[in-house]
Amino acid sequence: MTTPLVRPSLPVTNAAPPLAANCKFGGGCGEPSRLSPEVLAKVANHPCYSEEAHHHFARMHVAVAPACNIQCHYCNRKYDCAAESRPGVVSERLTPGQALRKVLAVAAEVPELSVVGIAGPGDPLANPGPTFETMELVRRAAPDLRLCLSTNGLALPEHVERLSALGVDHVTVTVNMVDPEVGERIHPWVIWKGRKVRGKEGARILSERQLEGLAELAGRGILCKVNSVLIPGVNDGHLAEVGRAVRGLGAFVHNVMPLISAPEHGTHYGLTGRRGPTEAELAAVQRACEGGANVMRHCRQCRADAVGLLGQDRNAEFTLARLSAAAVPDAAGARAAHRRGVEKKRQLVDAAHREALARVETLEHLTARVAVATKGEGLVNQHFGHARELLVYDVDRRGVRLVGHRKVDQYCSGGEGGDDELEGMLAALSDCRAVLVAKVGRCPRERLASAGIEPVVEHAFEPIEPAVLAWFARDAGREREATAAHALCAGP
Ligand code: CLF
Ligand code: SF4
Repeated sequence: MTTPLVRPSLPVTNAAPPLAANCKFGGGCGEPSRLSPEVLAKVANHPCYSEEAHHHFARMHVAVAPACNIQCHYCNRKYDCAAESRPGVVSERLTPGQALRKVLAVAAEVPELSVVGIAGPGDPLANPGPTFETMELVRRAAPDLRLCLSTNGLALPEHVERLSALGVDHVTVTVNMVDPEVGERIHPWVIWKGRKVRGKEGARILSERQLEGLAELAGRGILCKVNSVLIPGVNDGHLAEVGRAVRGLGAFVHNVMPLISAPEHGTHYGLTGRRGPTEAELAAVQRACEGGANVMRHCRQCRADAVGLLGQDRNAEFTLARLSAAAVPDAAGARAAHRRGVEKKRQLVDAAHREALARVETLEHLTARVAVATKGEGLVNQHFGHARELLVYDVDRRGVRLVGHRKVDQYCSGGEGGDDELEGMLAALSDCRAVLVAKVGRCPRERLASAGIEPVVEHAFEPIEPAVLAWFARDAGREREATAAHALCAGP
C-alpha cells in the first residue's frame, strides 16, 4: 500500500472567518480559523484533512493500482486477506470501469461520501494508466466528489501537472525519512529508470523525488498531507525533522502513523521482530512533530479498498458480486442535501461550543481526559455496549482536543455482556476520568464507577465538544464543593 497522507505553503489569512469556519482541523479549540477561504473550502468536507469533518463525511478507496516501484520493509502486497485491516490490503482489485460502477453504487447508498481516493494496493503513480483513467471517469460522472491520491512520491514530479489539470486537490505523500541513512533501513530498494537501486542510493533518490514532488504540488495550490510510519528504533528520533522539512515545503498536515507489524503479515519487519510503537511512544512523537505541519490524530489506517466514515468499513456491502452490471445513476442531489444539513448543524454546534467554552474559562490549572462513544455526526450517540472504538479527548479551559481513538471489542452482543470485552474496555479507559455515552447498562456502569471512571449519560445525543466541556464544568464544580465540605469538616 501507499499510506494515504499532506502539502505546500498554504496561504494563511487573518480575515474574519464565517461562523462555521472555526478551527476545524484541531477541533475543539474554539479559535477562529487562520486558513484562507480557499483552503477552508478544500478541507471542510474532507474526512482526513479536517478532524471535524470526519464525523460527517465518508471516503472510499478504489483498488485499481496493484504494482509498486519501491519496497518498504512494512509491506507485503502478496498477502491479501479480507480479515486484515491495514493499509495495502484489499479484497479485490478493480479495473477503472469496475471502479466507476462501485463509486456510483456507494454514492447512491452513502450520501456522506465526499472523497474518492486511490491508495493502492500498490502505488497509484506506478500504475498511471488505470489511476488516471479511473479519476477521469469519476470526475466526469460525479464532479462534486473530491479526488484524492496517496503515493510514495517516487513518480510524483512527472505527474503533478496532470493531477492539477484533473482538478485533484488533495495528495498524500508517504515520507518516512529525509536522511538516506535512515531511509535505507526502511526502503531496501527503488526502481529508478528501469533498474533496481538498492540501499542508501535508492533512499536518496526516493527522498529527493518526494521533496521535489511536494514543492511542485505546493506551487500548484494542491493541498498535501504527509504520512510517516513511526518505526521504533529506526525513525522515531527523526520524524520531528521530517515534520519540519515537509512543513517548509508547504505540507498542510502531518500524519504520524504507528507501524503495524506481526510475523503473520509476512513483512520484513514482521518476520524480523520489529515491533510497532506503544500508544505513549506514538503520542510522544506526535507531540515532537507539533510546530511543523498540523498533526493528524484521527487516522484509522484504512485499507486500500475502505468505504464509509473513518472507523467504519462498509466495503463488504459493495463487492463486485453485489454490484449491478450497469452503472447506477449518480445521486448528487442526496449528497448536496447532506452537505446543506451538515452546514446547518455546524452553525448550531459553533454557537453551543462558544457558550460552553465561556463556562470553563475561569478553570485554570484543571485538565481531564475523557472518552466518548460515537457512531458519527459529531454526537455522543453510541451505546457503551455497542462501541467498537472510543474517541479520547483532553479538556481544559482552552477547549477539547482529540488525543486519538482506541479500538475495543464490542461488549454487548445479542443482549449479553462479555466479561473479557468489559475488561478490555476498562483497560482501554484506564487513563480516563469519564466516558460519555448514549446509554450504559447497570453492570458496566457499576464496574466503570468502581474503576474510578464516571459513566456519563446526561449528554446523550449532544455534540461532542460542548458535551465534554459541560461535563468538565460540572466536574470542577463538584470538586470545589467537595473541597469546601472537607474544609468545613476539618474546622478551624
Ligand atoms: Fe483516502 Fe488518504 Fe485520501 Fe483520506 S485515507 S487517500 S487522505 S481519502 Fe485518511 Fe485513511 Fe488515514 Fe489515509 S484515515 S489512512 S489519512
Ligand atoms: Fe507497499 Fe509500495 Fe506502499 Fe511501500 S509504497 S507500502 S512497498 S505499496
